Amino acid sequence: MADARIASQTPQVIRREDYRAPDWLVPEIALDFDLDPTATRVRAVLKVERNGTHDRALVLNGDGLAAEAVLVDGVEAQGWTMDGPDLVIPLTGTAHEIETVVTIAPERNTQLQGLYASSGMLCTQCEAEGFRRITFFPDRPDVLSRYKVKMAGDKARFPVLLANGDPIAQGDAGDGRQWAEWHDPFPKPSYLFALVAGDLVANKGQFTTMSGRSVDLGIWVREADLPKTDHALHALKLSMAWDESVYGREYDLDVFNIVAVDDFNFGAMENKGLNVFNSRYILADPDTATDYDYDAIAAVVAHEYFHNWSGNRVTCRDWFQLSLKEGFTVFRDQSFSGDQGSKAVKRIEDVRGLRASQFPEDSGPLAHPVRPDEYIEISNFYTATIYNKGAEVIRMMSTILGPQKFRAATDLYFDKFDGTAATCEDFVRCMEEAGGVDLTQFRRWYSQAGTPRVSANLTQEGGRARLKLAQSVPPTPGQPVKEPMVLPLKVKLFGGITGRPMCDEQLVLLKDAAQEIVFENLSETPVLSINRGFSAPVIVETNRTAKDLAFLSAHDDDPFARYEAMQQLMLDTLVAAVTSGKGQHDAVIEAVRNTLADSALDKAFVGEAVLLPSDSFIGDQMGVVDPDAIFAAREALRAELGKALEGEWRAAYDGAQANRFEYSPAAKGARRLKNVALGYIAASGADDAAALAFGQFEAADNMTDRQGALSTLVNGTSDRREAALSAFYQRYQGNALVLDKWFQTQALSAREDTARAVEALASHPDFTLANPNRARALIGAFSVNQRAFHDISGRGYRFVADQLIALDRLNPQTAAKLVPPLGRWKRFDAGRAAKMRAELERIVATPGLSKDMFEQASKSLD
Ligand code: 0A1
Ligand code: ZN
Repeated sequence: MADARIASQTPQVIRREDYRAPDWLVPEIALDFDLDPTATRVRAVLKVERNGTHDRALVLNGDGLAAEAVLVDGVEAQGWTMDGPDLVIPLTGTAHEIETVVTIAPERNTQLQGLYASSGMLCTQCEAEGFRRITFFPDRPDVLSRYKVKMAGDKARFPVLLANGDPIAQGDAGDGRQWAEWHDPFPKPSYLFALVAGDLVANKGQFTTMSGRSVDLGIWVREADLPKTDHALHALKLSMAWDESVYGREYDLDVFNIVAVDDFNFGAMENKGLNVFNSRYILADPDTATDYDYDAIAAVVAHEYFHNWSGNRVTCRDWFQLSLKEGFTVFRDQSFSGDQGSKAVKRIEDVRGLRASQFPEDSGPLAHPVRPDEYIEISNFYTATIYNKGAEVIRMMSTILGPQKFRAATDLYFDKFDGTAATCEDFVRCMEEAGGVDLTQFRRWYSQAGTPRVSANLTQEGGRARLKLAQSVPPTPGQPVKEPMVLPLKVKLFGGITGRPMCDEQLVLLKDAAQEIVFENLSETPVLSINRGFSAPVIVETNRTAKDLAFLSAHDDDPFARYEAMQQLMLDTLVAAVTSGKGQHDAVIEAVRNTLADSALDKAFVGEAVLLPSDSFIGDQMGVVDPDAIFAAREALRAELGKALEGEWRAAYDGAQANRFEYSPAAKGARRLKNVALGYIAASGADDAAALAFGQFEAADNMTDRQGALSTLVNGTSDRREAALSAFYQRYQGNALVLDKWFQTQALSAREDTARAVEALASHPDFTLANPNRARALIGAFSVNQRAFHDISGRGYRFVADQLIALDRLNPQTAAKLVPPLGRWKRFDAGRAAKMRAELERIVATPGLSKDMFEQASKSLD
């Protein structure tokens, strides 16, 4: 099958301002699949209607398809042509019936878009533009159709046949084959189409909706995986109930199915009534999944389920509006997860993720607004900016409106746009209308890229304090000059002596380039707590001293602000150490000691608060990133914290030992703190650290403890390292998801020889680029390992580029996602920068490069 490769021509740029309503609508489509892994025949019958008065032909998108038959109103069509990959049919009337037949080869589909084979089953992935690899169709999100799907296939190979909507009929097709028919009563865009055929079994459940309708739930997996599906099913029920109680949104079909597949480019997909998941976001049991995996499964199950309203019932007009569904749905899944355990810890995790992935994107060559203006390949825009910054934008609107008005605004949005393809502008208008606010200036969050920077200086004269705020947004590609943003900053002052709050929390809306706030009648020196709860996704610079930050880390009454103060203190200390070559660690040690001593704190919170900022986050603060100096400074502080607080770490470790595995917030928190403490004990250089880690590795009754111990050993040089790696491999051989962890843990190792080790792992018999999870586990993890990837020799860059060039031939989407670490070259010293650039140039010059890779790599050169 041909694919989206660019060959010799320069790829076309798609622009938001060029949007035009579709020329033809397709209110109904009937699909008939004759399933076969090598040759699947697809017959499509489309009812088409001319949209408005024009004489333009019907253009049906295709990608690598050859029309075997084209009929108009039942008669073989004359005059149809191909325009590149697309089928063009001139039509005379206002409504017609179009029939096409094509044959596709799922088994040869290594891109994993369209209909493809994975571990013996057939499944689809259509977002964003995969449907055109299945049949000719106006493959754009503003063409909504009612789907009827009939499929037939070999009974033994494909005993289960699933599609969107409700099952209507099934029967025997003779010759060992059977057929099934599904109808989806809700008009939907083609990107939400799905079909699955395979030898699957279901963990079945039931949910009664708020109006008393019964919904059959099914989590479909291979029989051997059935015991690992309870957590996902439970999360699905919780999500359904949560969306009813928090957003008033009820499920609308009689069945809701989820299928787990092993080969998947992203996390999961919200196809109407038939979600398809990367199996890593479904399968869990204590022996194979970490607490992180359990949490991620619940979050992704919730995310995809919530799309039923934010995405499916109300979809996107065009792909520039992607954040309309993704930003909102991430905001919804984050709120859901916060409600299941500790809101504060969830917020800390989300902000950590934003800083790790979105902030670097916003300051690099691929920076783009939450609502982009142009793209070459839309798959490249499923980014942290669209998803996570998009979620922050929704969060800020909910903060500005307050909970009641925000709910009224989302009700209005769902009511008004149900069954339609909407825009970000439509959403903001609902916020304005129901919230009674003017968001004219706030809209810049959709159009301006770059992370705003805020400086906040508090000065005191007698009983009066002045808070001077100033903001700026750095230039980004195509946007050299920025206008001021609306920044909702939650602010509070604490008495520096008594620790008492000196005012209620205030919501300051910083709208101008500079603004001043005065606090009167202060009885003691105030300490500033700002951007509490991370109320705006910005970088804040303050004139707070190490003493102020240590004070807040112990006394602030907002747990996020407490965490943030500690992080800032650590960051200031580490940046000073990197620049001066020597560290002043006392303030950090004292602050960590106090946090560990505070028995009122949740252990999960403590585990987060005492973690040092990552190498890459430290690098983000520097003019020129020096990965070796950062690594050395961070390791020195870790070692000192380990030694100075060895007794505390051991006490925390012992105190967090649980008896038997339990998946509860308290038990998870205990495991988190325990593994962080183990890391510090090892960092202290204690003689028994490797033995302690190995003991934990062997005795663990859950993957969190086993992998935590393995990571500690893998970072070190003890001979128990090899023993643990090989025991882990033996135990989990054959379990792909756990072998991913084996590869990933080694790729993330802090050891000096990691680049060499990872090169060797790429030739391991279990390594393959054909499976996206495996490729990401080794290549993706390695390229975020600041020490190893940036090895001064440049071998890390060369290795990653080689792998990406090879991966691009199989799976452009997954390859292109792994380009950004190479694109950070401008942030490094001239030697490294030149080597990174050279690899990007080599990628761009590769014959037959996909447009996915071309866009990512060529933009990264600018
Ligand atoms: N809409 C999905 C993400 C997704 C996007 C593209 C995919 O294939 C190219 C697959 C999934 C979500 O937000 O979960
Ligand atoms: Zn999504």
